[in-house]
Amino acid sequence: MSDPTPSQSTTPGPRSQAAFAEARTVLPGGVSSPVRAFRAVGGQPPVIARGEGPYLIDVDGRRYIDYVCAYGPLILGHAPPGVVAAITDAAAGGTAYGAPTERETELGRRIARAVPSIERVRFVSSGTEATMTAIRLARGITGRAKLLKFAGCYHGHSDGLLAKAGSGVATLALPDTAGVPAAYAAETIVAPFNDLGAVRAAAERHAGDLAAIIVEPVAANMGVVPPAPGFLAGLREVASDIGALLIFDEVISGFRVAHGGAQQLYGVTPDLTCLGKVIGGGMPVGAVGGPAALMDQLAPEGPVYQAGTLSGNPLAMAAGIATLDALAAPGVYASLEARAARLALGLRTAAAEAGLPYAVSRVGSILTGFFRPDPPSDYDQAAACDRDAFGRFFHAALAGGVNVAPSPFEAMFVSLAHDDDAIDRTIEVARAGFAAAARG
Ligand code: KE4
Repeated sequence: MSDPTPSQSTTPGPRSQAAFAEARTVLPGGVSSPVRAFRAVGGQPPVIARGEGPYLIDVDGRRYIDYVCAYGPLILGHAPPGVVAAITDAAAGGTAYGAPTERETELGRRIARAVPSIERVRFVSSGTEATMTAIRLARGITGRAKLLKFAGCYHGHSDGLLAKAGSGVATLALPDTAGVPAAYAAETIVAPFNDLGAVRAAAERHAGDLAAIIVEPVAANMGVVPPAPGFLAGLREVASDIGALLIFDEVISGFRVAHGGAQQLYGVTPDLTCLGKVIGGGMPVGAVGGPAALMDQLAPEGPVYQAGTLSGNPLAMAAGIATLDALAAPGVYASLEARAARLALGLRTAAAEAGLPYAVSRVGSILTGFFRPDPPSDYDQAAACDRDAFGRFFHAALAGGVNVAPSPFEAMFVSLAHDDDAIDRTIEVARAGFAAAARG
């Protein structure tokens, strides 16, 4: 595999520019999801033609070592042969049936085997649907309305979750976007991540009306921020004390930070688990899982309605089965850990050589480098990082052939395809990135 094209301009190639201009004539912002539009860093995104292992190749033939990995699903890298073959094989039999298939049971079994708290799984087509379903299930089971979430944690774009903290700590939330009525947001309480005191205060104030606490057990949407010691166990205790359900949104951390997810890594068991990304191997999949007593409250077994035309899609199930089977092999997570640790050390060393305040926060094979002296423990601290320095780093890295997410609040995803050569090349390119960041 050849190296990424060296000394690239941050201006996309001519074909990318033309393709993106064309995209903007029919897609709002030229994208299907906002973060891809480079608004946080400026400039235009390269338009991608294909992926290979740790690489993306754009329509101008430029190669990038990729740490976006589709924002998490591609833990095996791009176009892993086993996953491609599984999808191809499934597609030969059709693309969807709207009827039960054995593949859904097969993937459900693999998830239940890996995550002991999950006895039943309901498949959906995105992480947003997974968290939306889990919250509706919690409200249906408890008969309560309110939800507690954490500032900086992202759980998809359903109305009640696009809420930002109101005035004061852990108060009723306000809409965080146009289009969400204040009444919807008011059912959500937003507390600072890693702040158990705020959670206990909110639980006291809303005990009788709190249906669920939802958390990313490893926050990865404010950049990677691990739970403080005792934080998750504290959430477990509070939720149990007030009869609310504890929902772990493991859409990123599931099958990523350990085969059994963050609940295995930290030894805390939620009532419901939301999954996505890795379990679909890059195909559209989300899932909600939990004990039968809770999950069987979902239609058609129970009173909580939920549905989806393409839920359990055979191609997506095939991709998920192939991915989880590859991840079940001995030594996989140790290998992911070693690759990510090599990258983190190299980034820290290069940033120190550039004399930059830079803190790497890593859990397993996800990491974020914050342009600030020490790793943040909540959103306010993460938001205080030097975003301009990140922007200069981002563009210099892209020019050097390294693709990270165009936002300081995303993770870098390391896959099994990121070998030592790719990582060492990344660190070399990062030196130019840090030099650019320092020039600011
Ligand atoms: P989707 O609906 O995008 O499949 O999943 C929503 C979601 C739920 N929970 C967590 C913890 C998530 O990180 C996400 C989505 N993650 C973002 C990236 N941080 C997806 C990228 C995008 O929005 O384009």
